[in-house]
Amino acid sequence: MTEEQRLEEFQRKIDSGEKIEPKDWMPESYRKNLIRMISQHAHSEIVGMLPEGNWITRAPSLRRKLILLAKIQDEAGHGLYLYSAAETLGASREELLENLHTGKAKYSSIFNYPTLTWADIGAIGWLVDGAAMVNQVSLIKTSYGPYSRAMVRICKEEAFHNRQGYEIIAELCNGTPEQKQMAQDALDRWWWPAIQMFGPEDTKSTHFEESMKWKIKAESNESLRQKFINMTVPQAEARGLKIPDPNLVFYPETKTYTYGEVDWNEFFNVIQGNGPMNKQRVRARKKAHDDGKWVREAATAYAKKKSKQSAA
Ligand code: BYC
Repeated sequence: MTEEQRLEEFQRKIDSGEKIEPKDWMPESYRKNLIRMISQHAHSEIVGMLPEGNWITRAPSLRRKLILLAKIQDEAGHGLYLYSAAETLGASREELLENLHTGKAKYSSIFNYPTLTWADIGAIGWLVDGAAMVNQVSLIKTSYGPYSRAMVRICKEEAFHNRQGYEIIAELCNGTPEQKQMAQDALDRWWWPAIQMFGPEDTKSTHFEESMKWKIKAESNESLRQKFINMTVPQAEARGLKIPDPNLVFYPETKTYTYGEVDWNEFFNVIQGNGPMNKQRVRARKKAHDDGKWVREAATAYAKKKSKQSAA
């Protein structure tokens, strides 16, 4: 087959909804775009453990501590599935992590904000995992088989994360006026960063065209953002919380909210490494990686010994 015929066959597979598997032929830019997106997703999962990890010792009850621990472990698991999915495309885990630690690779903008109170842990579960779930349910339809299959399990766990976050917020809203104010304050600080998580407007999304053509993404940034807003505003209202956007208007015919202008300058500043917590997050991640060196070395030595024994 010529290169052109291969490309046509590839596009036919994508258009007919077949999944692309690791050993299938694929255009180099499909491979590169996927490695970029899957590894950024993996990085987001493990960096996302940091702001929540800070609250394990301060969780207000044993039940909350257990739930938070389980959630954070889930995030590590998500990172593992995703790094493994990226490895099926020929990327090496060492190189991917090196890119994260040197600032060459991005991770989700949302994790560059501080967690100031316990209500922020509720807001992360409710808003951040909620946004992640809207995005990832759509990614189940991605054309790359290993990524799509990882999304199925991740989405099930995200649904639990989302509910536990909303439960924290609901409980604070049923508490004292000070507790309700804590929930409102967390919503005020996390709302716009959560809206920005979906990425820039479609006209400014550099990967939009290619990712849609090859069904790497099943829906555009704008359409997912709108779904999230439509889903989340009624949840806030049900708890007597006010979304910090004076331009929210509900249109009953389309069951859709219009919303105010997003501060894209803030977003681009954060993803360029200048958010309030970028430096601390990368430093903490690098330290965790360095501290875990002996574990990786021991695991590799054990695996080598085992494979020698089974070869003998
Ligand atoms: N943050 O062309 P675009 C979670 C970058 S974590 C940082 O539209 P794309 C959780 C983008 O990379 C959930 N950077 O990009 C974990 C590109 O720059 P490069 C994480 C962003 O890829 C723990 C440039 O802007 N979820 O669940 O088509 C605890 C232009 O953008 C962001 C995923 O990663 C951002 N928010 O679309 C709790 C889902 N947005 O790479 C929860 C998978 C954009 O050219 N990823 N950029 O230098 C995606 O669906 C897509 O990558 C995005 C962006 C929608 C995020």
